[in-house]
Amino acid sequence: MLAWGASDAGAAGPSGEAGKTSPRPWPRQEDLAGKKFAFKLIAPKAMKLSRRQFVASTALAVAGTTALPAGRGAERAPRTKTGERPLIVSTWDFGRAANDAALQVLLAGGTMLDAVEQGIWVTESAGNPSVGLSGGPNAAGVVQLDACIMSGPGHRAGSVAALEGIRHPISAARRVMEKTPHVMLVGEGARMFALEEGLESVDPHSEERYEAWRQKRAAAKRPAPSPAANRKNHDTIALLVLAPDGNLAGGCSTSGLRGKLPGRVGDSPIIGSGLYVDNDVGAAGATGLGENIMRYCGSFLVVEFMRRGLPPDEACRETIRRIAYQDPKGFDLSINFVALDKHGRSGAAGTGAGFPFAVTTRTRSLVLPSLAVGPRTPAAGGAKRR
Ligand code: SD4
Repeated sequence: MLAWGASDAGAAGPSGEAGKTSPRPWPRQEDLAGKKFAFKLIAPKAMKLSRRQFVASTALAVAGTTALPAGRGAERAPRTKTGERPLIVSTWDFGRAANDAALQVLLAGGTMLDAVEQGIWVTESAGNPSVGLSGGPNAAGVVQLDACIMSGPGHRAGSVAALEGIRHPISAARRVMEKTPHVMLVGEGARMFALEEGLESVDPHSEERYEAWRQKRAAAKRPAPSPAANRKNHDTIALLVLAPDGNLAGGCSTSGLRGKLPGRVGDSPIIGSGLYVDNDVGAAGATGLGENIMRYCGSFLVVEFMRRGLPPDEACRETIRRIAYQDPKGFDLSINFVALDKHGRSGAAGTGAGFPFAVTTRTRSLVLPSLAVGPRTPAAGGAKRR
């Protein structure tokens, strides 16, 4: 039986030479031949909590609505209570306000897609420097927005990219999903579609005024094109919902990397990269340097790890380790994932110091530290046979 965390000493990996220690001794395809997978498929009934998980979840339940310090991540971050519905999870500390809005939508009888859309509206309207029209401009000085939405039932998705001048790109993405036979619209086509749908634009009545706004933004101080990702230039919201009826949905919205080349699209609107929902298993979303997420279908990978039985935090961590194993940059990736599963568990992990994420249920709304994943963090609990 191959343990996923077991050292494959001396094996050559894509990011390490034979005999050298790679960030993650990830098994290669040939290593797996004839071996059984260490993870069980998720059983339809709720999984039992270990004593440690139970203690952590009880502590959180007792914490009520008090936010925990959201600074550095931890190798063992607290886990939230299993099984509560609805459950809403999102990236960063500002996600809590979005979660709270999403919860109100659900409590008022709204659908889970309404909850995703209206929750994300909060961040898109909040003057966030990386989400919505207040977001960071590209190298030409223009704000180009990316967003997507996904619904578990029917495995439906909609997405917009490099969208200019539309107040709520998440609404454009939802309309692509619900009103077109397509999944993704980009650039001017996406903008025209959003305007035809009556979505609020910079100036819904005047193309000239939109052009003036565009020129003004372009004339403003232009950021130097830089692929560097830090807290200042990436703050995407990915928001995931486990609805009261057990269905799943999620959305993601961003202005992308500040100073990006015009037309550059990141992971956020790409289904499987910035967001993925599988109604049988769970949902995942990403924030960070898109180029390091979209080359690995990061959110899809998180969901696949959950399918094999990992809890959400470990699924996020294993995804980062897997990417770091394969990527020439190792753990120097600036990537973060948030996830929830069908059983009502949630978690997150990020490179470096990790990142804060927000978890909301009927009884509490918390900002928690994610797991922090780096070369020195120990093998995942998921490496053990389960
Ligand atoms: C991107 N992933 O465009 C986005 C940026 C981001 O938090 O996540 N910011 O690469």
